[in-house]
Amino acid sequence: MRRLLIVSNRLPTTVQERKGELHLEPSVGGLATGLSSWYKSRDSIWIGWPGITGKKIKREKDILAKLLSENCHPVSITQHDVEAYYHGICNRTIWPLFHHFPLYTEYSEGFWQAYERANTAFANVVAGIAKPNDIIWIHDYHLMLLPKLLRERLPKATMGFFLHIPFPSFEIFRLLPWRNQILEGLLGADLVGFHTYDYTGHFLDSVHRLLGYEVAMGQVTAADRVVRADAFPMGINYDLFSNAVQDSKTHAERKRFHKKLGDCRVILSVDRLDYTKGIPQRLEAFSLFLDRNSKFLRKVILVLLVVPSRTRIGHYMQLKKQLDGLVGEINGKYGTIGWMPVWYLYRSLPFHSLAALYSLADVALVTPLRDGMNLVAKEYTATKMDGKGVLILSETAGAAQELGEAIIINANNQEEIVQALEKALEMPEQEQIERNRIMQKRLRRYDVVQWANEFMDKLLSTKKLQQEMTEKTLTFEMQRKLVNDFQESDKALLLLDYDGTLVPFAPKPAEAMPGANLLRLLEKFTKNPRTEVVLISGRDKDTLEGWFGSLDVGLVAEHGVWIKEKGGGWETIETLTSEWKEEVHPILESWVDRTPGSFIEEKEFSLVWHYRKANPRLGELRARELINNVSNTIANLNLQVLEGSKVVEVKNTDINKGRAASKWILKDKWDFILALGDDWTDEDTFKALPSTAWSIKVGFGASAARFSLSSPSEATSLLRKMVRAR
Ligand code: ADQ
Repeated sequence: MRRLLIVSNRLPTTVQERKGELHLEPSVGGLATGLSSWYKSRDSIWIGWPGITGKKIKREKDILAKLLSENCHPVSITQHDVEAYYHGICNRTIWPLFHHFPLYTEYSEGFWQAYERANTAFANVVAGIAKPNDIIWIHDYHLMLLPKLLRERLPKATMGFFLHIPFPSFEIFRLLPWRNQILEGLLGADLVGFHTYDYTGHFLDSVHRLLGYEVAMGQVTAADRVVRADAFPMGINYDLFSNAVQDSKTHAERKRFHKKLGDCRVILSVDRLDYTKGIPQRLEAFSLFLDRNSKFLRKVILVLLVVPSRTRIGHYMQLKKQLDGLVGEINGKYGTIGWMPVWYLYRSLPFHSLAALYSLADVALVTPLRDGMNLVAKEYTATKMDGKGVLILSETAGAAQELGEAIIINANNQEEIVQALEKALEMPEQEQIERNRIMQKRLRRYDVVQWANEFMDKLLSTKKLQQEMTEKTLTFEMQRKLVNDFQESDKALLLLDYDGTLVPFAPKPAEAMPGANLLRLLEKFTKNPRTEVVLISGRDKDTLEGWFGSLDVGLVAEHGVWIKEKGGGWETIETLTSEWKEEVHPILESWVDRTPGSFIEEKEFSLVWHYRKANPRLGELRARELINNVSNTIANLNLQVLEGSKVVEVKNTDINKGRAASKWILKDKWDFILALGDDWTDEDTFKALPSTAWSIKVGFGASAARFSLSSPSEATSLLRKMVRAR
């Protein structure tokens, strides 16, 4: 089995400082407890911040040795950076924004720089440990730059990333000043995982709209590689929780709680103190419930378990005050001697106490305003060995997508929460059991180990896909052979597409004009009488003439409508008509009106609707509609509708680049032919070539070309090597 490196902000073991002495303690949180047995069962190393500064750890050598003996490798972060990185950008910027709290979000360049430094510190440690065959699995929002930083150092690494919090919708994510860096950072991984399909969709949407990368079926075609994104709803260590119920320690705790709670029905609420968890709204709803249901007075208790968290941040301090006030209000208003409606615990509890509370609670009230997953809902369900107990769960927790048998509520709708509490407390036992059994079956099967295994399987299959896609890559060795063939040839023909092949796409077609370097490169080829260069483009002839007219090259415009031989004038391959344009133009105009950012390009014998600058989703939808509409209109004309890279083009049938290429191929006895192209229109050129020719697709994807290169810059660098050799 390949070695695994897990990288997360915190190690599963935390170093605590008490009275000047350092102690090791297990970290709390779903990832550490869930994965601890799984990661120990395989050859793996965990890399993370141990909770105190590097200086202190170095002083205490035996603590460091103990950490290393548990396969935990600490990352050292200075006290200053802990402030701006962990307490700053992580908890004051990314956390609120990603949970859809833009008004709580602080934007600070200083925070961002600390984020970059901390991610670099992690990259240094991981790169120092990683071996070529390792699998690297990075976790959570603290380390979103790390995949890219590592990819730069370990280009071949197998690397996955999992985000434990929600990924926000595009409209929210775009508010972040460093949004593109974060997306590029994440795309350094091979697989990016999220808890739900919705978060995956939000991420892909942002990648498409902000970086302009093609996205299809969860696959991103980034600059030089394919990256996958998918949903993997995190499970819990099911057996740990279900077995805990039988444990004597849990029994003892249960007894202790029973004494305190008497015969009251128990509603349980468990969270870290956080504004995303909707705790005040929950208390208000509970208050309303008591107001409406006098029959439950002295009969129910809300156990409000709140774990202290981020206590130095203003919003958390205010929230704490608000909770204290609300609990006091409710207890003051409804409480009697001997009965307090809210039993408020502000602390972390040992595992068996938590398990005891889960198992005795009649109802779990889990109503976050927004939550990546929420493991409490799953843990509660797992402890219900006899099947009795009701889960009330907010629809905005990732867990709601798997736990549909719970009573699902909108956390902002107090009426709904009140009704849910009434329903839960009156639900027949049989129904409770039926609902829980279905959820338990799912949670037992898709537990945390299954979750991790599925992520690993998908990561490895992504790597395989990447390998298949790069099999055609024109290696340096093959490039040498190509250059050599070219050098030795007597008559060489170069058939070169322009946009997307020699230059990258620009937002507007006119902006993609050739630079001086490219023109010089082409000119150098023309100086050699044994080489003929032909630019085969979809552009109109006037543009090509303007850009390349002064060079001694052949030109093909409008995908083969117009041809110009070296030193000759423009000619058409056959007589074509253009009256049809009067009928089609108004249709395209109405599409421009309804699709902001799109426009029409008119060529002599074709019309093109461009939507590269439109909203990508709208553009794609409108393109589909346009193709249907125009196809009907031109049914009996000698025309075709073709879809290109962010364009829909209407032109005469039988005209294609392959026909134009054939004209040149048949013209002479070439002993070297090279064709370079990037999109579907170039496929006709590739197909027209003799089998001995060198055909190269620029970019990924299926193609009739024999080889591929990843980008226009790689294509021009190959041409440069060729020109130097001649
Ligand atoms: P958290 O925000 O920490 O995690 P959650 O998923 O609910 O939220 O996990 C909390 C964990 O802490 C649970 O395992 C629970 O048992 C434990 N816990 C809660 N109260 C406790 C107490 N009083 N004493 C001791 N332990 C307590 C982030 C995301 C979540 C996502 C997880 C996992 O915010 O949305 O579900 O990661 O991906």
